Amino acid sequence: MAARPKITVVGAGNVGASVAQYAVERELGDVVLVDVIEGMPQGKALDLAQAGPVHRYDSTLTGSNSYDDTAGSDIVVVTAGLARKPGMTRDDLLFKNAEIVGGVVDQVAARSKNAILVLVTNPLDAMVQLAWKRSGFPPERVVGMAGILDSARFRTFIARELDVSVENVTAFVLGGHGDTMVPLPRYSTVAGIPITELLSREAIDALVKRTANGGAEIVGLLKTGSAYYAPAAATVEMVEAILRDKKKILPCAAYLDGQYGVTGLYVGVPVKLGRRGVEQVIEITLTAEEQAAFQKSAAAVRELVEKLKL
Ligand code: TXD
Repeated sequence: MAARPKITVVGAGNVGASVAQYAVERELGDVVLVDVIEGMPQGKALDLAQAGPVHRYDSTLTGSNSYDDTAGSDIVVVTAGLARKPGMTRDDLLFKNAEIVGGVVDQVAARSKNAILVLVTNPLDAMVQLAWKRSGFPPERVVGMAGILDSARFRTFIARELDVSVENVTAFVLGGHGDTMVPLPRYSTVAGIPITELLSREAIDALVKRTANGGAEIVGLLKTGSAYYAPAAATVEMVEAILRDKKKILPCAAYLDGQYGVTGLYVGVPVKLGRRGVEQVIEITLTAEEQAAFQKSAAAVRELVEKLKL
């Protein structure tokens, strides 16, 4: 066995390169960056390797255009695909990214049969369902990143509103990534105190609205692409929880087999992430209103997945 875990990141664009950076800065393992653009992953990998002496990491970085370099990976992060431009919804990316992600998954699954796949490409919930089907992997080894990002955005806005440390703020979100995500204010806390005790309903609604629109807000500012620092940080939290077997409870897109009344579908729920991947789906009791919002979100995900005819 290799001395350090092997982490493959497919798509060396904005999110992929930042995932590689954060992963080596934490010395989570050796990183292989793959992209279709010739020279680009090689250049970024070399550049990041040269930051190692300054930032003090020994992880090796390899850039490649060939999947042969990914063989035997412990974890494969898939960020390959198109990102949103102003005016586009995540769903506009569906067919193009399905083609890209399907091809990527075929290549990586054939060479890393025991890997855990972490999907990032949008529309996230549909892409993770596709990756699960195409890989033939058990559902616990295919998982999607979205909820950590959505809750990190919510936490940022709560901390700013109350002028407290982000470290004191936890937030709970359920459902698909995007407009139908379901934040749960009564489980979102500041130093253990539910925000429903600290903020008015109107103030919470405004923060929730800004969170659900959080991706579009950044796309509107950047104009040439979408957010990547926070998405990469959220992805690396998952990589760390898995490789270090932390058994951390995190909101992720996970396969539901009856939990929350949903069967056969990937949707965002709290899970326990460890070395075996999704080790448990955590089921909490929802109010009637929350349950209705969750069902609506799951229905929106299912509608998109059905368009793919998997
Ligand atoms: O919350 C979330 N899940 C997300 C998702 C948060 C942020 C970004 N999210 C999505 O990730 C976004 O909507 C995109 O679908 C992906 C990647 O976003 P990124 O901002 O990194 O896009 P870039 O910079 O365009 O990078 C994509 C790279 C680019 O270098 C392409 O050349 C490459 O993907 N690409 C491929 N690599 C390998 N193989 C194939 N077939 C391929 N096609 C494109």
